[in-house]
Amino acid sequence: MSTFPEGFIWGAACSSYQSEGAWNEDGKGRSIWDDFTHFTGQGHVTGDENADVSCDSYHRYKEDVALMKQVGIKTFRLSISWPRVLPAGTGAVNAVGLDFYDRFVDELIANGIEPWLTLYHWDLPSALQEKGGWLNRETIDAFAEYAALIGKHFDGRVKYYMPINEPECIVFLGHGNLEHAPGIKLDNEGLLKVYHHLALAQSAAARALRTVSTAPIMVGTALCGRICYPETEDKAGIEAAYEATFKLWPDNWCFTFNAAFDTTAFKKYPDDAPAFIKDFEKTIPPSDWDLMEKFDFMGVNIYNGVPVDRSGKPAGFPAGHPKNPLKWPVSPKSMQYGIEFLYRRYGLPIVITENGQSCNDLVFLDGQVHDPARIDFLHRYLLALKDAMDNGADVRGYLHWSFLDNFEWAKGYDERFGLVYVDYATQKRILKDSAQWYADVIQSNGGTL
Ligand code: GCO
Repeated sequence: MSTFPEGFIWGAACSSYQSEGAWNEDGKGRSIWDDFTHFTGQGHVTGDENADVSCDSYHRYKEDVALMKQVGIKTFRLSISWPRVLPAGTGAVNAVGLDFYDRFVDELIANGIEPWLTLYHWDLPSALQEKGGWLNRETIDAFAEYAALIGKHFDGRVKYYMPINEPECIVFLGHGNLEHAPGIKLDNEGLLKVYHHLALAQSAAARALRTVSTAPIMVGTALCGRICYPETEDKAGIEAAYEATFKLWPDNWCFTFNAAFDTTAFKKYPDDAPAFIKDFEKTIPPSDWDLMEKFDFMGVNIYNGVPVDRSGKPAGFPAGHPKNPLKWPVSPKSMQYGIEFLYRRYGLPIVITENGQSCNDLVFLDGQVHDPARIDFLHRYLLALKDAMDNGADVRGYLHWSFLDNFEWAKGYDERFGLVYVDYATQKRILKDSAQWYADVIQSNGGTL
Protein backbone atom coordinates (compact mmCIF):
# COMPACT_ATOMS: atom_id res chain seq x y z
CA MET A 1 0.00 0.00 0.00
CA SER A 2 0.99 3.64 -0.23
CA THR A 3 3.33 4.77 2.48
CA PHE A 4 2.43 6.85 5.52
CA PRO A 5 3.08 10.61 5.45
CA GLU A 6 6.69 11.63 5.77
CA GLY A 7 7.66 12.07 9.40
CA PHE A 8 5.05 9.61 10.69
CA ILE A 9 6.24 8.52 14.14
CA TRP A 10 6.89 4.80 14.58
CA GLY A 11 7.75 3.55 18.02
CA ALA A 12 7.03 1.43 21.04
CA ALA A 13 6.12 1.91 24.68
CA CYS A 14 6.59 0.53 28.17
CA SER A 15 6.04 1.61 31.76
CA SER A 16 8.24 1.83 34.82
CA TYR A 17 6.52 -0.56 37.20
CA GLN A 18 5.86 -3.15 34.51
CA SER A 19 9.45 -3.47 33.35
CA GLU A 20 12.09 -1.81 35.52
CA GLY A 21 12.32 -4.13 38.53
CA ALA A 22 14.75 -2.79 41.17
CA TRP A 23 11.70 -2.04 43.27
CA ASN A 24 13.65 -1.21 46.40
CA GLU A 25 17.07 -0.22 45.09
CA ASP A 26 19.04 2.99 45.29
CA GLY A 27 16.67 4.87 47.52
CA LYS A 28 13.45 4.29 45.58
CA GLY A 29 10.30 4.84 47.64
CA ARG A 30 7.45 2.33 47.70
CA SER A 31 4.61 2.66 45.22
CA ILE A 32 1.02 1.53 45.50
CA TRP A 33 1.84 -1.31 43.10
CA ASP A 34 4.66 -2.52 45.36
CA ASP A 35 2.15 -2.58 48.17
CA PHE A 36 -0.64 -4.12 46.12
CA THR A 37 1.48 -6.98 44.81
CA HIS A 38 3.17 -7.71 48.12
CA PHE A 39 -0.16 -7.96 49.84
CA THR A 40 -0.42 -11.56 48.72
CA GLY A 41 -3.03 -14.22 49.14
CA GLN A 42 -5.92 -11.97 48.23
CA GLY A 43 -6.20 -12.99 44.61
CA HIS A 44 -5.23 -9.55 43.35
CA VAL A 45 -2.63 -10.78 40.87
CA THR A 46 -2.42 -14.08 39.05
CA GLY A 47 -0.15 -16.41 41.01
CA ASP A 48 0.55 -13.64 43.54
CA GLU A 49 3.23 -12.38 41.16
CA ASN A 50 4.89 -8.99 41.41
CA ALA A 51 7.25 -6.82 39.39
CA ASP A 52 10.09 -6.71 41.91
CA VAL A 53 12.42 -7.84 39.10
CA SER A 54 10.27 -8.16 35.96
CA CYS A 55 12.52 -7.52 32.90
CA ASP A 56 15.12 -5.85 35.10
CA SER A 57 15.28 -2.90 32.72
CA TYR A 58 16.73 -0.80 35.53
CA HIS A 59 19.97 -2.70 34.99
CA ARG A 60 19.55 -3.84 31.38
CA TYR A 61 18.32 -0.69 29.64
CA LYS A 62 21.43 -0.50 27.45
CA GLU A 63 20.83 -3.97 26.06
CA ASP A 64 17.18 -3.04 25.47
CA VAL A 65 18.04 0.19 23.68
CA ALA A 66 20.45 -1.76 21.45
CA LEU A 67 17.58 -4.09 20.53
CA MET A 68 15.33 -1.10 19.80
CA LYS A 69 17.97 0.25 17.48
CA GLN A 70 18.19 -3.11 15.76
CA VAL A 71 14.41 -3.06 15.16
CA GLY A 72 14.59 0.52 13.93
CA ILE A 73 12.31 1.97 16.62
CA LYS A 74 12.33 5.74 16.21
CA THR A 75 10.48 6.74 19.37
CA PHE A 76 10.29 5.11 22.76
CA ARG A 77 7.63 6.01 25.30
CA LEU A 78 8.80 5.22 28.81
CA SER A 79 7.38 6.26 32.14
CA ILE A 80 9.16 7.70 35.11
CA SER A 81 8.58 6.07 38.44
CA TRP A 82 7.48 8.95 40.65
CA PRO A 83 8.68 7.28 43.90
CA ARG A 84 12.05 6.49 42.33
CA VAL A 85 12.76 10.20 41.93
CA LEU A 86 10.67 11.55 44.81
CA PRO A 87 10.48 8.74 47.38
CA ALA A 88 7.96 10.61 49.53
CA GLY A 89 6.09 11.93 46.49
CA THR A 90 7.18 15.48 47.22
CA GLY A 91 10.19 17.25 48.74
CA ALA A 92 13.56 15.51 48.75
CA VAL A 93 14.80 14.28 45.35
CA ASN A 94 16.49 10.89 45.08
CA ALA A 95 19.41 11.88 42.85
CA VAL A 96 20.38 8.27 42.10
CA GLY A 97 16.87 7.54 40.86
CA LEU A 98 16.82 10.60 38.64
CA ASP A 99 20.24 9.63 37.35
CA PHE A 100 18.81 6.34 36.08
CA TYR A 101 16.41 8.26 33.81
CA ASP A 102 19.25 10.53 32.70
CA ARG A 103 21.22 7.52 31.58
CA PHE A 104 18.20 5.86 29.95
CA VAL A 105 17.14 9.03 28.09
CA ASP A 106 20.70 9.79 27.00
CA GLU A 107 21.20 6.22 25.80
CA LEU A 108 18.04 6.50 23.67
CA ILE A 109 19.11 9.83 22.21
CA ALA A 110 22.62 8.54 21.50
CA ASN A 111 21.04 5.73 19.50
CA GLY A 112 18.80 8.02 17.49
CA ILE A 113 15.61 7.13 19.40
CA GLU A 114 13.42 9.96 20.65
CA PRO A 115 12.34 9.52 24.27
CA TRP A 116 8.74 10.36 25.16
CA LEU A 117 7.92 10.56 28.84
CA THR A 118 4.82 9.47 30.68
CA LEU A 119 4.91 10.95 34.17
CA TYR A 120 2.37 8.69 35.82
CA HIS A 121 1.79 5.12 34.73
CA TRP A 122 0.01 4.11 37.93
CA ASP A 123 2.87 3.81 40.45
CA LEU A 124 1.77 6.44 42.95
CA PRO A 125 4.19 6.92 45.85
CA SER A 126 2.74 5.01 48.81
CA ALA A 127 3.49 8.03 50.97
CA LEU A 128 0.85 9.95 49.02
CA GLN A 129 -1.64 7.11 49.08
CA GLU A 130 -1.33 7.09 52.85
CA LYS A 131 -2.63 10.67 52.75
CA GLY A 132 -5.60 9.77 50.55
CA GLY A 133 -3.98 9.40 47.12
CA TRP A 134 -6.08 10.72 44.26
CA LEU A 135 -8.96 11.44 46.62
CA ASN A 136 -6.81 14.08 48.27
CA ARG A 137 -6.59 17.36 46.39
CA GLU A 138 -3.05 17.90 47.67
CA THR A 139 -1.89 15.07 45.40
CA ILE A 140 -2.49 17.46 42.49
CA ASP A 141 0.05 19.94 43.90
CA ALA A 142 2.52 17.13 44.52
CA PHE A 143 2.09 15.98 40.92
CA ALA A 144 2.69 19.49 39.59
CA GLU A 145 5.86 19.74 41.70
CA TYR A 146 7.07 16.43 40.30
CA ALA A 147 6.19 17.48 36.72
CA ALA A 148 8.14 20.72 37.12
CA LEU A 149 11.14 18.78 38.40
CA ILE A 150 11.11 16.43 35.41
CA GLY A 151 10.37 19.18 32.87
CA LYS A 152 13.25 21.28 34.10
CA HIS A 153 15.61 18.35 34.30
CA PHE A 154 14.94 17.13 30.77
CA ASP A 155 14.50 20.53 29.18
CA GLY A 156 15.91 20.36 25.65
CA ARG A 157 16.24 16.58 25.74
CA VAL A 158 12.58 15.56 25.85
CA LYS A 159 9.90 17.16 23.72
CA TYR A 160 6.86 14.91 24.21
CA TYR A 161 5.16 14.43 27.56
CA MET A 162 2.07 12.52 28.59
CA PRO A 163 1.35 13.38 32.22
CA ILE A 164 -1.12 10.58 33.05
CA ASN A 165 -1.65 7.15 31.52
CA GLU A 166 -5.27 6.05 31.25
CA PRO A 167 -7.20 7.98 33.89
CA GLU A 168 -10.09 5.67 32.98
CA CYS A 169 -8.23 2.62 34.32
CA ILE A 170 -6.98 4.48 37.39
CA VAL A 171 -10.59 5.27 38.24
CA PHE A 172 -12.34 2.13 37.06
CA LEU A 173 -9.85 -0.63 37.89
CA GLY A 174 -8.03 1.08 40.77
CA HIS A 175 -10.97 2.66 42.60
CA GLY A 176 -13.99 0.86 41.18
CA ASN A 177 -13.57 -2.88 40.94
CA LEU A 178 -10.53 -3.82 43.09
CA GLU A 179 -8.55 -5.14 40.12
CA HIS A 180 -5.70 -2.66 40.38
CA ALA A 181 -3.83 -0.67 43.01
CA PRO A 182 -4.71 0.97 45.28
CA GLY A 183 -7.50 -1.62 45.39
CA ILE A 184 -10.25 0.43 46.93
CA LYS A 185 -13.90 0.50 45.96
CA LEU A 186 -15.64 3.85 45.83
CA ASP A 187 -19.21 4.83 45.04
CA ASN A 188 -20.04 7.00 42.03
CA GLU A 189 -19.37 10.20 43.90
CA GLY A 190 -15.92 8.99 44.94
CA LEU A 191 -15.14 7.85 41.40
CA LEU A 192 -16.15 11.25 40.02
CA LYS A 193 -13.95 12.94 42.59
CA VAL A 194 -10.94 10.86 41.50
CA TYR A 195 -11.72 11.67 37.85
CA HIS A 196 -11.92 15.36 38.64
CA HIS A 197 -8.63 15.34 40.54
CA LEU A 198 -6.92 13.45 37.72
CA ALA A 199 -8.21 15.99 35.19
CA LEU A 200 -6.90 18.83 37.34
CA ALA A 201 -3.63 16.96 37.87
CA GLN A 202 -2.95 16.41 34.18
CA SER A 203 -3.69 20.07 33.56
CA ALA A 204 -1.51 21.18 36.46
CA ALA A 205 1.32 19.01 35.13
CA ALA A 206 0.91 20.41 31.61
CA ARG A 207 1.09 23.93 33.03
CA ALA A 208 4.15 23.12 35.12
CA LEU A 209 5.92 21.53 32.15
CA ARG A 210 5.15 24.53 29.95
CA THR A 211 6.31 26.96 32.62
CA VAL A 212 9.70 25.36 33.21
CA SER A 213 10.56 24.34 29.65
CA THR A 214 12.64 26.71 27.56
CA ALA A 215 12.70 24.38 24.54
CA PRO A 216 9.42 23.67 22.68
CA ILE A 217 7.39 20.80 24.12
CA MET A 218 4.22 18.91 23.22
CA VAL A 219 1.94 17.75 26.00
CA GLY A 220 -0.61 15.06 25.35
CA THR A 221 -2.86 12.49 26.91
CA ALA A 222 -2.74 8.70 26.99
CA LEU A 223 -6.44 7.92 27.23
CA CYS A 224 -8.45 4.76 26.75
CA GLY A 225 -12.12 3.85 26.91
CA ARG A 226 -15.05 2.06 25.39
CA ILE A 227 -15.09 2.22 21.59
CA CYS A 228 -18.23 1.28 19.71
CA TYR A 229 -18.03 0.79 15.98
CA PRO A 230 -20.85 0.31 13.49
CA GLU A 231 -22.03 -3.19 12.66
CA THR A 232 -23.41 -1.66 9.46
CA GLU A 233 -21.23 1.04 7.97
CA ASP A 234 -23.89 3.40 6.71
CA LYS A 235 -24.69 6.87 7.98
CA ALA A 236 -27.20 5.72 10.60
CA GLY A 237 -24.91 2.95 11.81
CA ILE A 238 -21.93 5.28 12.13
CA GLU A 239 -23.91 7.95 14.00
CA ALA A 240 -25.29 5.34 16.40
CA ALA A 241 -21.77 4.07 17.08
CA TYR A 242 -20.50 7.60 17.71
CA GLU A 243 -23.31 8.28 20.18
CA ALA A 244 -22.78 4.94 21.94
CA THR A 245 -19.04 5.55 22.27
CA PHE A 246 -19.59 8.77 24.18
CA LYS A 247 -22.75 7.85 26.06
CA LEU A 248 -22.51 7.93 29.84
CA TRP A 249 -25.00 5.21 30.83
CA PRO A 250 -25.90 5.39 34.56
CA ASP A 251 -24.53 1.89 35.16
CA ASN A 252 -21.80 1.98 32.51
CA TRP A 253 -20.33 5.48 32.48
CA CYS A 254 -16.95 5.04 34.02
CA PHE A 255 -14.78 3.46 31.32
CA THR A 256 -15.31 6.15 28.70
CA PHE A 257 -13.07 8.70 27.03
CA ASN A 258 -15.46 11.52 27.74
CA ALA A 259 -15.76 10.86 31.49
CA ALA A 260 -12.00 11.45 31.54
CA PHE A 261 -11.55 14.21 29.01
CA ASP A 262 -14.73 16.26 28.42
CA THR A 263 -14.08 18.22 31.60
CA THR A 264 -10.62 19.14 30.29
CA ALA A 265 -11.62 19.80 26.70
CA PHE A 266 -15.06 21.37 27.16
CA LYS A 267 -15.01 22.35 30.84
CA LYS A 268 -18.21 20.46 31.52
CA TYR A 269 -19.76 17.01 31.56
CA PRO A 270 -21.98 16.11 28.59
CA ASP A 271 -25.49 17.62 28.74
CA ASP A 272 -27.10 14.20 28.64
CA ALA A 273 -24.96 12.76 31.47
CA PRO A 274 -26.90 10.94 34.22
CA ALA A 275 -28.32 13.13 37.01
CA PHE A 276 -25.75 12.03 39.60
CA ILE A 277 -22.96 13.28 37.32
CA LYS A 278 -24.70 16.61 36.71
CA ASP A 279 -25.25 16.88 40.49
CA PHE A 280 -21.56 16.26 41.09
CA GLU A 281 -20.72 18.88 38.47
CA LYS A 282 -22.59 21.47 40.57
CA THR A 283 -20.23 20.83 43.48
CA ILE A 284 -17.15 21.70 41.40
CA PRO A 285 -15.84 25.16 42.37
CA PRO A 286 -16.20 27.41 39.27
CA SER A 287 -12.53 28.39 39.53
CA ASP A 288 -11.56 24.76 38.81
CA TRP A 289 -12.69 25.15 35.22
CA ASP A 290 -10.11 27.90 34.70
CA LEU A 291 -7.42 25.42 35.71
CA MET A 292 -8.09 23.09 32.78
CA GLU A 293 -5.24 23.30 30.21
CA LYS A 294 -5.30 22.75 26.50
CA PHE A 295 -3.43 19.73 25.17
CA ASP A 296 -1.24 19.62 22.08
CA PHE A 297 -2.14 16.12 21.01
CA MET A 298 -4.45 13.34 21.97
CA GLY A 299 -2.61 10.15 22.79
CA VAL A 300 -4.93 7.15 22.81
CA ASN A 301 -4.40 3.53 23.71
CA ILE A 302 -6.57 1.40 21.44
CA TYR A 303 -6.86 -2.36 21.77
CA ASN A 304 -10.43 -3.33 20.97
CA GLY A 305 -14.03 -2.27 20.74
CA VAL A 306 -17.55 -3.59 20.30
CA PRO A 307 -19.87 -3.49 17.30
CA VAL A 308 -23.24 -1.80 17.80
CA ASP A 309 -26.36 -1.86 15.69
CA ARG A 310 -28.21 1.12 14.23
CA SER A 311 -29.88 1.78 17.58
CA GLY A 312 -26.53 1.84 19.38
CA LYS A 313 -27.10 -1.50 21.12
CA PRO A 314 -24.23 -4.04 21.31
CA ALA A 315 -24.55 -6.28 18.27
CA GLY A 316 -22.34 -9.02 19.69
CA PHE A 317 -19.66 -11.02 17.94
CA PRO A 318 -20.34 -14.06 15.81
CA ALA A 319 -19.61 -17.40 17.49
CA GLY A 320 -15.91 -18.17 17.41
CA HIS A 321 -14.84 -14.60 16.77
CA PRO A 322 -11.03 -14.30 17.18
CA LYS A 323 -9.85 -13.23 20.62
CA ASN A 324 -6.51 -12.93 22.34
CA PRO A 325 -5.70 -14.96 25.47
CA LEU A 326 -7.15 -12.12 27.59
CA LYS A 327 -10.39 -12.70 25.64
CA TRP A 328 -10.16 -9.27 24.08
CA PRO A 329 -11.84 -9.41 20.66
CA VAL A 330 -9.69 -8.77 17.62
CA SER A 331 -11.55 -5.75 16.29
CA PRO A 332 -9.53 -3.59 13.90
CA LYS A 333 -12.57 -1.44 13.15
CA SER A 334 -12.14 -0.09 16.69
CA MET A 335 -8.87 1.44 15.52
CA GLN A 336 -10.45 3.14 12.52
CA TYR A 337 -13.62 4.36 14.20
CA GLY A 338 -11.95 5.06 17.56
CA ILE A 339 -9.61 7.48 15.82
CA GLU A 340 -12.31 9.02 13.64
CA PHE A 341 -14.71 9.54 16.55
CA LEU A 342 -12.06 10.99 18.87
CA TYR A 343 -10.79 13.30 16.17
CA ARG A 344 -14.31 14.44 15.44
CA ARG A 345 -15.13 15.07 19.11
CA TYR A 346 -11.91 16.72 20.30
CA GLY A 347 -10.22 17.93 17.11
CA LEU A 348 -6.70 17.27 18.35
CA PRO A 349 -3.94 15.55 16.37
CA ILE A 350 -3.89 11.90 17.39
CA VAL A 351 -1.06 9.61 18.38
CA ILE A 352 -1.70 5.96 19.11
CA THR A 353 0.25 5.77 22.34
CA GLU A 354 -0.47 2.03 22.71
CA ASN A 355 -1.74 -0.84 20.62
CA GLY A 356 -0.70 -4.45 20.61
CA GLN A 357 -1.69 -8.04 21.15
CA SER A 358 -1.11 -10.49 23.95
CA CYS A 359 -0.32 -13.96 22.60
CA ASN A 360 0.62 -17.28 24.13
CA ASP A 361 4.18 -16.85 22.93
CA LEU A 362 6.74 -19.58 23.39
CA VAL A 363 10.22 -20.48 22.29
CA PHE A 364 9.86 -23.03 19.50
CA LEU A 365 12.14 -26.04 19.04
CA ASP A 366 14.16 -23.98 16.59
CA GLY A 367 14.93 -21.49 19.36
CA GLN A 368 12.83 -18.75 17.75
CA VAL A 369 9.58 -17.12 18.84
CA HIS A 370 7.04 -17.34 16.03
CA ASP A 371 4.03 -15.08 16.57
CA PRO A 372 1.96 -14.98 13.38
CA ALA A 373 -1.21 -14.08 15.31
CA ARG A 374 0.43 -10.86 16.54
CA ILE A 375 1.66 -10.02 13.05
CA ASP A 376 -1.80 -10.53 11.62
CA PHE A 377 -3.34 -8.43 14.39
CA LEU A 378 -0.91 -5.55 13.86
CA HIS A 379 -1.30 -5.73 10.12
CA ARG A 380 -5.08 -5.40 10.37
CA TYR A 381 -4.94 -2.60 12.94
CA LEU A 382 -2.38 -0.59 11.01
CA LEU A 383 -4.45 -0.85 7.83
CA ALA A 384 -7.44 0.38 9.86
CA LEU A 385 -5.36 3.25 11.22
CA LYS A 386 -4.47 4.21 7.67
CA ASP A 387 -8.17 4.06 6.71
CA ALA A 388 -8.89 6.63 9.44
CA MET A 389 -6.14 8.85 8.04
CA ASP A 390 -7.44 8.47 4.51
CA ASN A 391 -10.86 9.53 5.84
CA GLY A 392 -9.33 12.75 7.13
CA ALA A 393 -8.14 12.10 10.70
CA ASP A 394 -4.85 13.76 11.61
CA VAL A 395 -2.79 10.89 13.03
CA ARG A 396 0.84 11.62 13.80
CA GLY A 397 2.23 8.39 15.14
CA TYR A 398 1.91 4.83 16.36
CA LEU A 399 3.62 3.36 19.42
CA HIS A 400 3.44 -0.39 19.80
CA TRP A 401 2.68 -1.89 23.20
CA SER A 402 5.02 -3.26 24.17
CA PHE A 403 8.65 -3.47 23.21
CA LEU A 404 9.46 -6.17 25.77
CA ASP A 405 7.18 -8.72 27.40
CA ASN A 406 6.53 -7.45 30.91
CA PHE A 407 4.34 -7.59 34.00
CA GLU A 408 0.73 -7.29 32.85
CA TRP A 409 -0.79 -5.88 36.05
CA ALA A 410 -3.43 -8.18 37.55
CA LYS A 411 -2.55 -10.86 35.00
CA GLY A 412 1.07 -11.02 36.08
CA TYR A 413 3.41 -12.70 33.60
CA ASP A 414 0.74 -14.81 31.92
CA GLU A 415 0.31 -12.27 29.17
CA ARG A 416 3.05 -11.43 26.70
CA PHE A 417 2.59 -8.23 24.70
CA GLY A 418 6.18 -7.72 23.55
CA LEU A 419 7.92 -7.65 20.21
CA VAL A 420 10.75 -9.11 22.26
CA TYR A 421 10.35 -12.29 24.27
CA VAL A 422 11.73 -12.21 27.81
CA ASP A 423 12.77 -15.38 29.59
CA TYR A 424 12.20 -14.13 33.13
CA ALA A 425 14.38 -16.81 34.72
CA THR A 426 17.50 -15.91 32.74
CA GLN A 427 16.55 -12.40 31.51
CA LYS A 428 17.44 -13.55 28.02
CA ARG A 429 15.74 -11.53 25.28
CA ILE A 430 14.70 -13.03 21.92
CA LEU A 431 13.35 -10.93 19.07
CA LYS A 432 10.02 -12.40 18.00
CA ASP A 433 9.07 -12.72 14.32
CA SER A 434 6.84 -9.66 14.84
CA ALA A 435 9.91 -7.57 15.69
CA GLN A 436 11.34 -8.28 12.25
CA TRP A 437 7.95 -7.67 10.66
CA TYR A 438 7.64 -4.32 12.48
CA ALA A 439 11.20 -3.43 11.48
CA ASP A 440 10.17 -3.80 7.82
CA VAL A 441 7.03 -1.70 8.37
CA ILE A 442 9.08 1.08 9.94
CA GLN A 443 11.79 0.94 7.34
CA SER A 444 9.29 1.14 4.50
CA ASN A 445 7.18 3.78 6.34
CA GLY A 446 4.21 1.46 6.12
CA GLY A 447 4.86 0.48 2.51
CA THR A 448 4.99 -3.23 3.31
CA LEU A 449 1.52 -3.29 4.84
C1 GCO B 1 -2.94 -0.31 29.90
C2 GCO B 1 -1.59 0.11 30.14
C3 GCO B 1 -0.54 -0.90 29.80
C4 GCO B 1 -0.99 -2.33 29.60
C5 GCO B 1 -1.42 -2.58 28.19
C6 GCO B 1 -1.88 -3.99 27.93
O1 GCO B 1 -3.46 0.03 28.87
O2 GCO B 1 -3.49 -1.04 30.72
O3 GCO B 1 -1.27 1.36 29.66
O4 GCO B 1 0.23 -0.75 30.92
O5 GCO B 1 0.01 -3.20 29.91
O6 GCO B 1 -2.46 -1.74 27.87
O7 GCO B 1 -2.99 -4.29 28.71
